[in-house]
Amino acid sequence: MSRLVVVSNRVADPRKAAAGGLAVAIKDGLQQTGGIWFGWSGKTVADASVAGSQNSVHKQTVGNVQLVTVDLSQQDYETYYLGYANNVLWPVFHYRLDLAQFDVSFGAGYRRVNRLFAQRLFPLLKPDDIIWVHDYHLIPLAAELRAMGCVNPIGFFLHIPVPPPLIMAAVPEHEWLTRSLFAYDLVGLQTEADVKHLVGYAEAEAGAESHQGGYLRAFNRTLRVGAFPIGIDVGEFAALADGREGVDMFSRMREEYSRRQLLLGVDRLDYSKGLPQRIHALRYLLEHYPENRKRATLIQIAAPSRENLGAYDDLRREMDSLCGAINGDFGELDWMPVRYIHRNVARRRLPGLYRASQVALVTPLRDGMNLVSKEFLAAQNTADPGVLILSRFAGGAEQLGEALLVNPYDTHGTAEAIQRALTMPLGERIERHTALMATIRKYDVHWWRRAFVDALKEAVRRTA
Ligand code: ADQ
Repeated sequence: MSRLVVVSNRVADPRKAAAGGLAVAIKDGLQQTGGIWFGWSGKTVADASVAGSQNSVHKQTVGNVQLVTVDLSQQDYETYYLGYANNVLWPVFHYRLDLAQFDVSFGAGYRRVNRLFAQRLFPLLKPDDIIWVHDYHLIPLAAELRAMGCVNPIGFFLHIPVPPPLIMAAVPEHEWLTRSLFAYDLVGLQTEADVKHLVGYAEAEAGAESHQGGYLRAFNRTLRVGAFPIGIDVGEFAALADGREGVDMFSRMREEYSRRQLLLGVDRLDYSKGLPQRIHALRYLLEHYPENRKRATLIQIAAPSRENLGAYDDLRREMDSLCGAINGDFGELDWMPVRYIHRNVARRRLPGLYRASQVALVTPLRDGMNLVSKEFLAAQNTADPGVLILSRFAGGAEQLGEALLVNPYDTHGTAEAIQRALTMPLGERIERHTALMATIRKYDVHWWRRAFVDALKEAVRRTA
């Protein structure tokens, strides 16, 4: 059986509980066939001659899986990771051209690190390995591997959205990026909307020809493009909800908020997540539906993220000020509208928090999928479930039509949806939750991995 080789910017140690559903799914896939998980170690070394050299490659064997990581130089970290990945591709792919910084040194660092990854990975490959590359950090990796003579099947999964063609075309290196994509055999995206954008872009900008079954032909290569919406491990998450820390968190929250209704937001502090808009909607709710004063509280957990980038600093200040203002304007001695927590919550405790909440606010301005929405559903008590309010601009909206879908830019509409969620009768809550659970169970993270790997094999067979 072919081994699986997974490449991603960071490698999670699958033995650690904090690793999360994606790491678990990848670990399962790797363990079935044996294989390698390759990526950046997360460390930078000051001496550029050591960074990336064989001396900075770390190998660790866990059963039949090898975890292989490489250190980067400080300059590569700044240009490849902070620069091109997080200051160019992340904002542009989330439709935020205004936040992108097109600095030529970023593109050069991005190429350098992708080439370095290919150089360190190529000698470890066996002829029938199947290679699965993850996310926007590594778009040109297959092209670098092909240039070294690699003929293995290589698939790419993009966890973030694809923007409409003209936004994509604003990236100065867009032609090179597209050509690089055609070195893969399969490109997997989160949604059908993303597929439409990528196909439209490839046809318009790269003269690609579309063929039946999601195949595109350009640059003398055939590429299959398809939607593979990522899921969660529903069983694992429900089990976490019943675990000691999950139950403890649930009872503490229920006790603390016994006379209140809890709204919950759990996000990384990122401008794509629509956090300020969420606070505006809550303010509107309190102004126009005053019965919620002294009754509804929003707990907003915002995990620190990419703090060394300016846009994230600005967002932090904006959130501090919005939360301070709403609490100052509406708060009482015994009630505050928002509890804003700029910290991570331990993964084992999260399900308890989800279960204690009547409403989840998952209202990104743009999001690849958004796993918090699925985790919230999986953690609910099926006999008395909470309500999911989901942005129509989250990838998950394509699958989760029984959630209350909102446009997060529409303050009034979002506030109306919150009011509806807070007053929704039990029967309707159960009906919606049952339908949503059927979807997330069917399309869980194991389905996602199998569907992607099977489609990769099929794409290689079809184009051989
Ligand atoms: P993210 O942008 O990180 O991921 P998301 O899918 O919502 O977004 O979250 C990933 C994980 O982080 C979830 O398991 C969640 O529980 C956890 N998490 C988020 N905030 C947290 C907090 N404050 N404390 C503790 N844990 C927290 C990218 C894309 C998404 C896509 C995923 C997977 O941006 O669109 O869904 O990859 O493909």
